Amino acid sequence: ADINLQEIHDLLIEIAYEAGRLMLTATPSYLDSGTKKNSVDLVTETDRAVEFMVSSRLSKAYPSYSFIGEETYVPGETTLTSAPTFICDPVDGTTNFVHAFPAFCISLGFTVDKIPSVGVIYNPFLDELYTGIKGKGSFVTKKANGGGMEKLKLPLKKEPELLKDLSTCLIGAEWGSDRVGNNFDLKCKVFTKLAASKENGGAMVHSLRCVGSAALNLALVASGQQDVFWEGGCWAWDVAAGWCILEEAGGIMASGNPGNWNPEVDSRAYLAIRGAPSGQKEIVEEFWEVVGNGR
Ligand code: LIP
Repeated sequence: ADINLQEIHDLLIEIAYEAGRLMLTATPSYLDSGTKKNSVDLVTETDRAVEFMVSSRLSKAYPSYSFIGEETYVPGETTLTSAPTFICDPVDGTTNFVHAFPAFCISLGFTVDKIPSVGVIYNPFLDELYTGIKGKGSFVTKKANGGGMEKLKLPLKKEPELLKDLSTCLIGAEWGSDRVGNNFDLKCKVFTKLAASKENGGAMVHSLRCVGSAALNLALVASGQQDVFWEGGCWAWDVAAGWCILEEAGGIMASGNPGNWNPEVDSRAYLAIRGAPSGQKEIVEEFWEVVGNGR
């Protein structure tokens, strides 16, 4: 049957706004939020309530499509297939959410043949909505000046400056919740190499940012507010929506197996570069060179 991406996109926006209302009326506490893998991998009642609302609404509207959600994910059982699939992170940036740091969002992706085809990312605190449909562009909708009801819908694809080299880039990278093991070691290495002076074998980038949400990082790269985003240890729900929005804005996902995405099996490290008239490939090469092939 034909898949109507526009209709799916419109529904995902409606759901994202409802999720935003749930987040803004919640009163999470950083002292008594639950934890998952370790004491810094936080989860709240809101994460679960939002995911339940999202999956209920989607299964009513599209009963035959698959659903992958962060809070109901079962390792080894939940896998991305080529079937039409909704991929949901109910609250991406949960740590920010419980601390009231204004960078949290819902991330809703939709894949067909494992290709991110619709993406909706909504930050309710800033009332910023990033959306994309494969082949139809991506947009940010935000409050008009003065914060009135009227909203501005701006295309993300613009003609930004070319990318020169890593030294002039603003880079998003995340610590995540790994604090031990290979992933942690890799992150320490990538952070150090990117920041260090050239004499010390580094790239001496303009700076590094840890905004605390992979989805918002991708939205920032898509809209040219960051040049590069790298994170090791992401799951499908962290990147599915942002990937579509990024590509529709002329950006590229340089790792994560574009075209043959297996979020379970692949390295789970993602490197995103913003849209630019030239320099994207060079930045990718320089990145791997500097971090010593830390894919
Ligand atoms: C978060 C990611 C973030 C990562 C955090 C965490 P959550 O997702 O988006 O980029 O660094 O460790 O996994 O858990 O807030 O949905």
